[in-house]
Amino acid sequence: MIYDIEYETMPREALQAIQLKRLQATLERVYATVPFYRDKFEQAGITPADIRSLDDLGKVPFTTKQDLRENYPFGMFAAPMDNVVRIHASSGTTGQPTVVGYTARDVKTWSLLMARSLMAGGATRGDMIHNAYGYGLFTGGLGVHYGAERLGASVIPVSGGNTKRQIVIMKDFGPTILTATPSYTLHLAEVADEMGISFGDLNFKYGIFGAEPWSESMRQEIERKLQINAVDIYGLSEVIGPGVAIECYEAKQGLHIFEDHFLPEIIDPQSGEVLPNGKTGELVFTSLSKEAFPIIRYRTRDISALNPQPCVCGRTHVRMTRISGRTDDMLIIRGVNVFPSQIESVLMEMDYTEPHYQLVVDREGSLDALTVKVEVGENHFSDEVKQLQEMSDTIAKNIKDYLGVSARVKLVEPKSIPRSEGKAVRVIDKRKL
Ligand code: DLL
Repeated sequence: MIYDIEYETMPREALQAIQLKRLQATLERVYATVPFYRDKFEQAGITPADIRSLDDLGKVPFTTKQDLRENYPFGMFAAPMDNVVRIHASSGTTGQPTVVGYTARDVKTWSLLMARSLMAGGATRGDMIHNAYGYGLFTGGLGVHYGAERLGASVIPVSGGNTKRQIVIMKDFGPTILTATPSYTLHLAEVADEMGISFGDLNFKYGIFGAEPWSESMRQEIERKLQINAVDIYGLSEVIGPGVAIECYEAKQGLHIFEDHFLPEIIDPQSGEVLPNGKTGELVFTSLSKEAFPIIRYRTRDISALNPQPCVCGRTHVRMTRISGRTDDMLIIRGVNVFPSQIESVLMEMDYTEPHYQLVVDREGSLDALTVKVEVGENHFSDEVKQLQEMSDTIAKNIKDYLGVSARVKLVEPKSIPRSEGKAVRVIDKRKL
């Protein structure tokens, strides 16, 4: 089902006309109100009037995370604080947090996009949504919450944590849709299991998971364990929060980007050159309707590709492939580039490992060393040392064969890797400590 049939199925020409109009208005807005953008445009020798077509966007300079840091906390706001009704911030695990703001109209737009997203992921008015994304400065909790209310579904604002209580609520209230990070979802499944409750006996039909990278094999694992249909939702605080793009449950083949509100580009992360559809590179977004925190050509560091092919669901909005990594989470191990998601895919193919792992990178002498810690299933942990050795050798061999990188594989006890209530920490890079 489609929430906003007119806009979500709009023919491309009409969509592009809206994009251009909104882009020009956004550029005018930031030029008039944000000194950072005015300076950038002046340095590039352009004014908003120079952008006469969507192709002209290439003339506009990029915005980076560093730019946002330098304007911390409110320097990028394009609306007076009197008109700002909400503030969120990114977690800031990689440095200073990024602070973003919303006017009342921005909150309305966001709610609309989240209502569209939830419906694309399988939710309808009649559903009850168990929302286990964290409420707070993180955009996940409140983003889903407002979208659910806009859709007319019932939302349980349970947030992350108190996991046992969550399971009791699931059992007693019978929610039909689960929203959470994929890693917390696996933890929920594990705790339910410990409490003797099977997800198969609960009422869930769909799960809408995102906020962190997860592989196709992880999806299959979640679908099997929870007996639900799992879709991928993408977004980032700087652009709006969740609700930038989502898979439709009908196809589950790429995430539709809400192009009437966000203009995507894929660039070569080294040269900054815009790449054609189908090519993999760094995602760049320009917001088209935001008031308090418009963002121009923002380099997300997320890696994806765009697919403009029509989709079986009827939506005309371009699809992005699932995020395969971030330009800054690529590990370079003795010269070989590898993304954590690639290692995840190898691990998930084994039937004796659990979907809980951590990658530890360290330096031994002048060389990088990668250790892959992965939990083995309960029924394998008691196996003989020789068998465990064979298992870890096989994983190491597969990692070498598929990814070309040598890794030390450590099979660890079930439940020994810390569980997350939000985004999982998959990589510990001791070289940076
Ligand atoms: O994670 C917004 C969100 C909340 C999305 C709930 C989906 C669901 P931030 O905390 O600002 O915002 O983190 C944004 O998380 O640049 C990606 O690197 C990563 N990310 C988000 N969704 C996905 C996804 C929220 N589906 C950063 N797959 C982004 C892979 C994702 N990575």
